[in-house]
Amino acid sequence: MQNIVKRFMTLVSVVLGLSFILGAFPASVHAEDLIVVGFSQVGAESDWRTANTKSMQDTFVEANGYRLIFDDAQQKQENQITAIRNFIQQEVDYIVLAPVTETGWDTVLQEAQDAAIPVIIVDRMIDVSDDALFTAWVGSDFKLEGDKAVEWMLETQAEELKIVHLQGTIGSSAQIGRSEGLEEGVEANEGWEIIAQQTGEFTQAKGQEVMESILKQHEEINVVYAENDNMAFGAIDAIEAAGKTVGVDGDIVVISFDATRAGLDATLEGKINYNVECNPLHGVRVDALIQQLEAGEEVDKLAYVEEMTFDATTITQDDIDAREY
Ligand code: GYE
Repeated sequence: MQNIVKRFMTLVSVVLGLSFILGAFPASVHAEDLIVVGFSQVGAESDWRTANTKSMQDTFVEANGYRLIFDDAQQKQENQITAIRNFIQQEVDYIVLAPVTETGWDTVLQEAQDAAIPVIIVDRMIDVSDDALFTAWVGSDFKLEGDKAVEWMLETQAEELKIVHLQGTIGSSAQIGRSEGLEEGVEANEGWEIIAQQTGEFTQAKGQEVMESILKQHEEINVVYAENDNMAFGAIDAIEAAGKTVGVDGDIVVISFDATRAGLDATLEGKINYNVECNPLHGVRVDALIQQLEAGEEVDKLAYVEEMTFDATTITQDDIDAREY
């Protein structure tokens, strides 16, 4: 009888042991099932960037079948190159790159291609010798954004414009496109003049610092064309500190880009006259691309995001409340 009990107990422990192993097994397979994404982010220079990072981090989570390796390059290309090399070494499934500037990517992307890792570019564009070095790009038409601002200036402003041009990070697509738009506008309109042109590196602090020094050299400014909201905030602070007023009925018209929530608040307040939207919510778009690739489908090489504009004289609180970022 004792023997039977013993045998029974052994059987029970074997069954328990087996079910434990089997129970654990699907969990480990599941972990390996995750799609590993290495994302090299530019930095944290602006509200737009913060919203973009959040969009990626919210999307590439385990619940959606991903493991995200995130790297913040602090606005330095060399850091992005190091990050990409680390991703290659870790054998990630996809590399997602938000490039700081357009050029300088050929070598490292060739390394990714040699390792057979698909590269998806988000936000700014890259300029490479062979477009086969990346699988797909999703972002904004920055030249169109600049054109929209110029069109608004043509429709609403006087013919004599003395413009301060605060540029973004030199060599980034967002800077190149928005600057090109303005420069073409100035060339086509005799009364328009860029009296100062300098980079504020897309940050509020640099925007303010640059604007302070420009204000000391120029009395005649009537427009500030700031290539993002954060530089516009910095410029507004500098202008007000210098005893001048901005925006609707102010001394200096302010044009901005991004239309982040804070940017739209300043637009509703009438401090930013015109704000051209740039949509940072690329997480879901990159997810959709990866899912298509996983299913063996072809993806569009280039995908442009549709964007709106906001005028201080027509924007409403509802526009701001509807904003996701
Ligand atoms: O406009 C700016 C950010 O590349 C579109 O980068 C992006 C730009 C955005 O720092 O705020």
